[in-house]
Amino acid sequence: MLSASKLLFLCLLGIVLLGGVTPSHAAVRRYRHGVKMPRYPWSDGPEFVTQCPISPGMRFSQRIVLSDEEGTLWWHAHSEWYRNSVYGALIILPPRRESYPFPKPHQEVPILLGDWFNGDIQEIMEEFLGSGSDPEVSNSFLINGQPGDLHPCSRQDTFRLRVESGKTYLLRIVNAVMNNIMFFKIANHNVTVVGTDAAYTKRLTSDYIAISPGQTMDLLLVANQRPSHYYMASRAYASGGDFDNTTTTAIIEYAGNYTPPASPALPSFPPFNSTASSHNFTTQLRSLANKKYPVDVPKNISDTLLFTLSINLRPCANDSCEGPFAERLLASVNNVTLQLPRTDFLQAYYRRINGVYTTDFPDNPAFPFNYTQETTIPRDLARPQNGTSVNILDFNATVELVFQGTNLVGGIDHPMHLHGYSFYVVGSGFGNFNRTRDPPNYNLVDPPLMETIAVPRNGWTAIRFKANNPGVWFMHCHFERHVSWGMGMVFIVRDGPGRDEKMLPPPPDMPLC
Ligand SMILES: *[C@@H]1O[C@H](CO)[C@@H](O)[C@H](O)[C@H]1NC(C)=O
Ligand SMILES: *[C@@H]1O[C@H](CO)[C@@H](O)[C@H](O)[C@H]1NC(C)=O
Ligand SMILES: *[C@@H]1O[C@H](CO)[C@@H](O)[C@H](O)[C@H]1NC(C)=O
Ligand SMILES: *[C@@H]1O[C@H](CO)[C@@H](O)[C@H](O)[C@H]1NC(C)=O
Ligand SMILES: *[C@@H]1O[C@H](CO)[C@@H](O)[C@H](O)[C@H]1NC(C)=O
Ligand SMILES: *[C@@H]1O[C@H](CO)[C@@H](O)[C@H](O)[C@H]1NC(C)=O
Ligand SMILES: *[C@@H]1O[C@H](CO)[C@@H](O)[C@H](O)[C@H]1NC(C)=O
Ligand SMILES: *[C@@H]1O[C@H](CO)[C@@H](O)[C@H](O)[C@H]1NC(C)=O
Ligand SMILES: *[C@@H]1O[C@H](CO)[C@@H](O)[C@H](O)[C@H]1NC(C)=O
Ligand SMILES: *[C@@H]1O[C@H](CO)[C@@H](O)[C@H](O)[C@H]1NC(C)=O
Ligand SMILES: *[C@@H]1O[C@H](CO)[C@@H](O)[C@H](O)[C@H]1NC(C)=O
Ligand SMILES: [Cu+2]
Repeated sequence: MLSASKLLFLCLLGIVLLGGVTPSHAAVRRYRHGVKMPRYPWSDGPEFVTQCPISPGMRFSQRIVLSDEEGTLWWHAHSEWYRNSVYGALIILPPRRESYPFPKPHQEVPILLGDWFNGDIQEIMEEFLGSGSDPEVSNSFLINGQPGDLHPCSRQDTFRLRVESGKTYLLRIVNAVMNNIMFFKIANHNVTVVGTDAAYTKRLTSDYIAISPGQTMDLLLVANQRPSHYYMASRAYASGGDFDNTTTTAIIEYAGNYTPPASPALPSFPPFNSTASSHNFTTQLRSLANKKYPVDVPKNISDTLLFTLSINLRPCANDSCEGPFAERLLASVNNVTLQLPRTDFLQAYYRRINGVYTTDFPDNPAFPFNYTQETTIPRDLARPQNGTSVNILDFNATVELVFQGTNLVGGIDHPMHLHGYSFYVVGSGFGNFNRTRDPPNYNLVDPPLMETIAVPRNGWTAIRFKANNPGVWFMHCHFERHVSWGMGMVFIVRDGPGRDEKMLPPPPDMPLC
């Protein structure tokens, strides 16, 4: 557990060290996932959105600006598919002399869920982008870097957590997996969620969790079972298509004198395709919403947005692609598939460079249709348009954004992540969002404050936030293949009139494109 200044030092050290792990042909950017960086998008990270890639041998000191975050976040590379191996936890403690809004745990344990590909991740990325098909799936998932006992390769290195009977442990879970929402479960034990995305939640006791890529979750585990060995395990939730169906494990080992079982108990999981299990769990999260941790959900909305999230197809010359119907798979937000510019959006905005992006990213779908229709939707609708466009918000705008999943090509969940902000998740459901029927059921009392939210398959999710952080902020699906296919967009939040309401100037060492 580190103070902010030590963390900053470690991160700076990390940048220097990273030079050593970066393949020589590669350039990376790093992103502190979930740190809001008030008025300072300059070290936010995503390539060609807020900065140019850091070339090999180059040095760029990223400044982390913490504000109201408290709990677990993480950092990762935000360039191509490098985040597969370049990531770590970032833990923010309560201010000195203050305590957690839950009993002090005996020990705190970061649990990083990741995935392992037998191939070179960069080649896998280039291959699927070239062929137009789905990417290869991972070969295993990882807990703290290890696939666990169900894989023959490294049983001796399986992560082990020693616990003492009666004590409470705080597990800080990070889902750094590339392409899957994950179920996580501990045999014979319940867990109690106390926070997500560096904001505290009301206690939620459950025998499993569902966690999106990008999301973090803080769980209390009480060692209250018969002393033995138990598996904690994780496997995918997948609503369709090809996926990695393996299970990664780690071991909870009780201290004491007993004969451990030859094989620890393995938890039983919800079915892989149980959208209900994923969605039920997620919709039970609630903010603490008390005097010390109040909610401040916007009630008087100035900007009402509805963004469709779609998988798309585009024909290839001579039917040469390997996606469905020999076409190329793409993805879009409001039918716009994002084309990254060669000069980053932030630089172009700050220096008023014309011709890099347009400002016409639509507030609503241009062509409403039955988004979640189960019967075949005409393929013409599945052709997206290219765009390098931004949606501009005034400073202090109060925004309601409804994400609407579509069944174009195939419905699937989308873990949506917004940079620069936390947002309140005020509602969600299946089918098409209905502006008459649904808003009266919003939770404006204790909605969870999050940074990544899984929009359910063929359903919708409504979020609210106040645009009080001026800058250029990326919003994207956290499934890596979807963002590679173009499922992302950019908000520009204008400066306000006040001195503290303007974006700060760039540091002197911003990388050049
Ligand atoms: C887990 O929680 C459920 C529901 O609250 C309860 O019925 C069950 O006994 C608990 N199990 C353990 C092992 O604590
Ligand atoms: C995983 O998929 C493989 C190949 O499709 C299949 O043989 C195997 O039974 C599946 N395993 C589980 C646990 O579903
Ligand atoms: C999940 O898969 C099972 C077996 O493959 C199938 O019977 C069931 O209908 C599927 N459920 C959903 C919700 O798709
Ligand atoms: C999800 O929640 C609904 C309503 O609370 C319940 O009827 C259903 O059984 C739950 N499904 C699962 C898989 O937990
Ligand atoms: C709601 O916001 C508008 C500006 O968007 C403002 O004119 C109006 O006074 C506000 N109403 C309330 C009740 O705060
Ligand atoms: C498509 O096929 C034509 C005729 O066989 C060929 O001349 C052309 O080069 C092909 N184009 C691509 C992109 O493969
Ligand atoms: C939209 O599609 C859903 C699912 O196929 C269907 O139940 C519903 O009736 C359709 N709505 C309209 C207005 O056609
Ligand atoms: C998306 O835009 C393309 C190009 O303008 C159009 O052909 C297609 O029908 C649009 N699809 C939707 C769902 O609006
Ligand atoms: C979209 O952009 C890609 C390059 O990123 C280009 O190959 C393609 O022709 C463009 N398609 C349309 C419909 O504009
Ligand atoms: C923005 O909102 C803050 C907090 O409500 C307020 O103090 C500030 O005056 C507002 N600024 C503008 C320009 O609306
Ligand atoms: C939206 O909901 C209202 C109220 O329940 C209902 O009257 C209306 O038909 C719904 N609209 C659509 C397009 O389903
Ligand atoms: Cu997605």
